[in-house]
Amino acid sequence: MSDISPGAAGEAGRSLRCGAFELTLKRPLIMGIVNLTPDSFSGDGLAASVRQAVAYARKQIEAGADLIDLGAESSRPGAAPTPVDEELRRILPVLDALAGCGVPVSVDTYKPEVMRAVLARGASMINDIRALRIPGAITAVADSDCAVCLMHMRGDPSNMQDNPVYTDVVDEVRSFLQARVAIATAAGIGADRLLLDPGFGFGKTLAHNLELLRRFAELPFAGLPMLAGMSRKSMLGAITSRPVDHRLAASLAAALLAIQRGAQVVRVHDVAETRDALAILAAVDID
Ligand code: YH5
Repeated sequence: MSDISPGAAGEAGRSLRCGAFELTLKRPLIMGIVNLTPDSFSGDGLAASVRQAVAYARKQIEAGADLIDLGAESSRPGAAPTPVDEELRRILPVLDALAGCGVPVSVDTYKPEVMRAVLARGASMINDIRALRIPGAITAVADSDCAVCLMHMRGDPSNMQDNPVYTDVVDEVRSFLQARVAIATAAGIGADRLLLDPGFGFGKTLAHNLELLRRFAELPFAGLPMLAGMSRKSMLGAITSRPVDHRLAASLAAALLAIQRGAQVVRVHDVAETRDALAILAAVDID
């Protein structure tokens, strides 16, 4: 079997172990983004922002999100890191309120202390933009049965957009992910818990992002599922000249293209609209 065949993903596992959940990979899944950074809320205090975030997450679930991704630290180029206690202060009340919401809750964090705390409080997935590279991250997730999303990032948010250079971006991203999978599985994290992500926008130029999307089908290996996160990102703004609030159409196009090239999960802000776009794809692509 050629390990770069578009059909490679999905041949091994048809589901993803995700804490108490088992997510099917027989159809594309929608991960709904719930942003818990302070600039996402009205500024009426913590209790109000928790209420707003929980209501927003419930709306995403009603609109058809297969899972929810809570993120409390900005990963914008140049953004300052959020202290652990502040990150937990933003995440834990929302996580608690979403217990029993019916879908797995993922937490977007690279900090081992945050991982341990959220896993003890019911998170089903760790979405790590640093792919478990911070010391202690591997052991923080190894003893649980959570899913783990391993994402590629060149550099870190403080320097990642400073002239990133690749010989072959697809080969380099794929090799990085392969090395991270080898380390994770050697530490006892079952392959059925892993989701991989090329990290659109993280240390990549527009040309790199486009090449990753164009050749997305070459990324999967060992049957592991792939996630694509392009929703509202600058790469879409660069093509359309639209500001961040006017990138819905571009985001839907990008999500559909990634799924057609083998992505099993799309991470999006606009769940209801993505659901409709996927319904058209499913109606045409009956297997
Ligand atoms: C991702 O791709 N991205 S946070 C800038 C935007 C819009 C959105 C300028 N966490 C990913 O979503 N986790 C983030 O407009 C992620 N994959 C995974 N696994 C950045 C983000 C964004 C940035």
